[in-house]
Amino acid sequence: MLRKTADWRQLAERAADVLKKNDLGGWTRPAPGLYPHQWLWDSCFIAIGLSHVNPRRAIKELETLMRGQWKNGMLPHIIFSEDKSYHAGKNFWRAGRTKQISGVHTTGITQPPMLAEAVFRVGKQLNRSWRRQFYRQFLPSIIKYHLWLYRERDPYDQGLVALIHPWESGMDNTPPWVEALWSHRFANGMRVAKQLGVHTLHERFRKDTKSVPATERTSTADLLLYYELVRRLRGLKYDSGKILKNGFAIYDLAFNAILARANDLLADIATEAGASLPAELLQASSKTHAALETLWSRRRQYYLSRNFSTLRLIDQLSVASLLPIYAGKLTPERVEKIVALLNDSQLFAADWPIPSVPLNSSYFKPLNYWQGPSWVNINWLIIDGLRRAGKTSLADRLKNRTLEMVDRAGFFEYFSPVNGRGAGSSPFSWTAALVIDMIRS
Ligand code: 2M8
Repeated sequence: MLRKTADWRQLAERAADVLKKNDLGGWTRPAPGLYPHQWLWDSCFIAIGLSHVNPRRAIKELETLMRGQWKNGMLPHIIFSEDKSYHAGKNFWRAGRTKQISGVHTTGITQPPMLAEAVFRVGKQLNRSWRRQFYRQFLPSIIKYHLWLYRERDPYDQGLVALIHPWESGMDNTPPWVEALWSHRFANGMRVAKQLGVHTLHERFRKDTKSVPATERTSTADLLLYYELVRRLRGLKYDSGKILKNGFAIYDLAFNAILARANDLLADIATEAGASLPAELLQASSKTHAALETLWSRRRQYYLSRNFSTLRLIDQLSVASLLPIYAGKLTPERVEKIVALLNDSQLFAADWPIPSVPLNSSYFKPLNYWQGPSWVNINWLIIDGLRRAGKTSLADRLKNRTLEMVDRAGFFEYFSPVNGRGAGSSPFSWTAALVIDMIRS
C-alpha cells in the first residue's frame, strides 16, 4: 500500500529539525562529528530541501557555496570551516597556493554538478519576479563552472568530463573506482605496502573511524591510496592539463549523467532569466547526451564508467549504471534495460532500495559505505529520472519505500538494503533535505 503524503507530515517536521541542528549559520554541515565543513553536492541537496521550508535560507546555502568558486570557475568539493577534526583538512590540500581562491580554504577537486538542479528547484519555490532575479544572480556562476568542466576536463572534446580523484565522484569507495585505482601504476608502492600489511599501522591514526565504525567506512588501504593521489594532485598544483597528461582519470558515468541533466536545467534557467548561454558552452555541452552512449557496454547491456588512459570500460556494475535515467533523453529500450536492473532481485531490487552495488556482487557488504548501502540522494536522482521517463508507479514505489526506511531507522547517512538499518553518521543533512522534498513535491 502506498502511503499518502499527509501521513508523512511528522517525518517532514523531524527532517526540518535535522537541518536546523546541522545549520552552522548560512551553511549546513552534512553531519555532526564526521563532516564539519561545507560540501558541494551536499549543500545542493540541502538547498533543495530547505526551499520548501525556508526559501531565503535555501538561497543563503547556495550563496555561501559560491564563496568557494575558484577564479578559473571550478567549484571545490569542500569549503573548510575552522574545525580541525576532519581527516583531510586544509593543510593537507594546500590549495591556497594555486592563488585561485581568496577568503576561504578549499580542496582542489570538485564533486558532482548538482548546482543547476539546486538553483532550478529553489527558483521553483519563489514567485516569478523573484525567481527571475534569483536565476540571474546564479547564472554566471553555473556557466563559469560548466565551462571549466569542459575546458579543463574534456581535453579531447568528447562531451564527457574526466575525474581525477574518487572523491570527485562523491561515491568514494565504489567498486569501479577501487578496481581502476588499484590496477594503475601509481598504486604499485601501496600495493606492496598492502601485501606486507604495513598499511594497518595507520589504522589507529584514522580520525573518521573515531565517529563511525571502521566496517562502515572506506578501508585503510583504499584511504591511504586516496591520500597518495591527493599528494600527486597537490604536487601538480591541481592543474588539470598536467594531471590528465600523466596521471590517473576516469570518465565517470554518474558524474556525466548528472552533467547532462545539469546542462538541460541550465538552459531552462537561462531562458527564464531572459539570458543566452555562451556559444562555447553550447557547443561543448551539446555532445554530452550522445556521448553517454559511448559508455554503454554492448556485452553487458548496461552503462559503465570508462578509464581515461586505457579507454576501456570498467567492468564493475554499481548503482552508477542506473543514473543515465536521471540524465534523461534515453531511448525507450535503454529505459527498459535500466528498469530491468532495478527489478532484478539478484541485483538492485532489495527490500530497502537501492543498493549502491548489486546484491550479488563480491563487493556487497550491507553497511559498508558505497559498497552496498542504500543512499537517499541516489534514490532521489533515480526516482526523478524514472518519473520523467514515464515510469511513475515504480518511482512512487521507490519513493514510499525510501520514506519508510528513513521513518523507521532515522536520518542516517546510509542504510542496509537487507534490513533497513541505518549506518554511517547521523543525523545526516541530505537524507533529511531530500525526505522533505519527496514529501512536499
Ligand atoms: C563522503 O565523502 C567525504 C570526502 O569527500 C569523506 O568520506 O570524508 C561522500 O559520501 C561524499 O559523497 C559526501 O559528499 C561527503 C559528505 O557527506 O562524504
